[in-house]
Amino acid sequence: MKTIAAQPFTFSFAVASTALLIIDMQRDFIEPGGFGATLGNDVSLLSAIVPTCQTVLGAWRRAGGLVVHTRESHRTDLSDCPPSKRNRGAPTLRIGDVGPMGRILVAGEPGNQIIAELAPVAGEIVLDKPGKGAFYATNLHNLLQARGITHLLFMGVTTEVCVQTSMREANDRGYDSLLLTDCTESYFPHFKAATVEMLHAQGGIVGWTAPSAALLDVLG
Ligand code: C5J
Repeated sequence: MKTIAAQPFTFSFAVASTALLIIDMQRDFIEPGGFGATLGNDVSLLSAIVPTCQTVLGAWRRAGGLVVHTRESHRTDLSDCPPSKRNRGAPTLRIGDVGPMGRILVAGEPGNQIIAELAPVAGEIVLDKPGKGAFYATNLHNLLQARGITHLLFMGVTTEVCVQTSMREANDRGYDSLLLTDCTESYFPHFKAATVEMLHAQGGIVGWTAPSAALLDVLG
């Protein structure tokens, strides 16, 4: 067992029964011309965490832990994209429209790929999810159960949307989850701060939070 300094109290886990869940570190959110940018956001806020995510991913791979990458991704016919999601707001390009990196948030398009710096390697799970939560309309729970996973380490974007939703889903399914606070980001820094606080409030009502240094310390 490994124990790391975390909020609201220490988090103990075994690498063999823990997965690193990397939420939606895809070009659509992190590079100009994708979904995040069409909604009017400054995507450079998100790219700032990439080097820290790379360090954690490297250490986790060396430790032999399971890695799961998710992508927010819709079928080419958009049959898994509810009109309410496609029509929401006033983006410059909607889900399924053709942008500089191909069709926005559509499977197989260049913009839908995980950024090169965190590209999946053989043996890692890549999960396409049509919703905010990684467990919604996916087989993630079965994949984790089949591998004996009980604990999850979260990183990725955006903190208050897909990361938080996935952590809450994980909590309801019985996983102990920890968010690596410097490996997640929001287009709205105050939303990130509030999310980190609410996740570990009330005795860890959703889970734990810790900076990546706390994890790296115990991985060696
Ligand atoms: C959003 C996400 N923000 N991955 N998706 O729409 O957080």
